Amino acid sequence: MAMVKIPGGWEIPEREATPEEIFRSRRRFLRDAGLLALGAAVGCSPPGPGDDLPSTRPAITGDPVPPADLKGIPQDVLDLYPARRVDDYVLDRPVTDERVAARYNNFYEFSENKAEVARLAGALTLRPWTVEIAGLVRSPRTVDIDRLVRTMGLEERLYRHRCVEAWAMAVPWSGFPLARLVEWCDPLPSARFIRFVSFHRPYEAPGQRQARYPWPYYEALSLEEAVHELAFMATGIYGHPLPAQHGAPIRLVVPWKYGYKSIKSVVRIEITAERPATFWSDLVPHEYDFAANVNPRVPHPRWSQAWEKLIDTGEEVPTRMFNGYGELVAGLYRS
Ligand SMILES: Nc1nc2c(c(=O)[nH]1)N[C@H]1C(S)=C(S)[C@@H](COP(=O)(O)O)O[C@H]1N2
Ligand SMILES: [Mo]
Repeated sequence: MAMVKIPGGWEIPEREATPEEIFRSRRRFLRDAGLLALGAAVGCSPPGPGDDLPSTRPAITGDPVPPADLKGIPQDVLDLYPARRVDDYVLDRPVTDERVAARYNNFYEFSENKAEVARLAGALTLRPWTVEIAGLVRSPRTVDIDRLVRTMGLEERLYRHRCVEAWAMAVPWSGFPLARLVEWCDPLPSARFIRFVSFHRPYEAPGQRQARYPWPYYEALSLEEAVHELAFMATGIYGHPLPAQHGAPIRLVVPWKYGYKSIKSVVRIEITAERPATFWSDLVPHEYDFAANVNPRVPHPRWSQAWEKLIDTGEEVPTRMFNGYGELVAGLYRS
């Protein structure tokens, strides 16, 4: 892949969240043809991660977002929030209104309808929660999430997020670099990839009672991508622990890739020698590739990727190569 220089992309300081703006009604795009195409690909008609861009922006109510379910989180872990913000990662756009981000979620385990994920994800039991570390590591182990957080420490970073469906947000994540976790795992010399698996609890997650998806959700990165400074494990958002709908208690965040790589609610991390299969690539290989690097010049088979829509204001802005992180990640893809 060509190296991309985005001059000045990192010098623009963060602005404050925009005031609520006037609603602009928007044409509906990506619809029927899309559903048909995916149906043909998988033999039935599930929506892909890209089928329901709203014609209207999500409603912003006056209610504050209810605090994340804190039951069972030890006080010394709660005390880590809000984490100190690391200033290396600045945004070129306002932080997304939290009330919108928390009500507009892709989490197919709960629903294909973004607006009802938050309510349904409340059924996910968040403690006790362990993360299993397996595969090509010197000491495989299973670690309690709160012990892991204390071991890794927390920092806050402002990242853009770009879904393959052409919507985007910008949020403060709390968490730690994935590189720190990889180092702690102590991979063997044969290690080349890292694989992540989400929980599998059909009794809590209605979407997992649908047989058309190969549950549990699974994703992967090359080890080189995993130890890149931008790859992040998030346990919090907006200065507090993650609410379930954002992938509590721990999720991956890979800001230069389409959102489907950023797997939520991880229970298992495995180091492998071969490239692992991934959930959306298995379902619809010609639409969702393994790399999933944000690229405005490569359209999705069913829609353009040249523009993206900010979920709180409805504003449409040009998509940037590698989601604006081109200078930082170019080294990964130079060949
Ligand atoms: N386990 C799991 N992880 C997931 C998904 C999912 O359906 N299940 N959806 C992905 C997609 S397509 C996106 S865009 C982001 C959305 O994250 P957010 O709801 O916190 O904005 O989560 C990703 N991680
Ligand atoms: Mo997405």
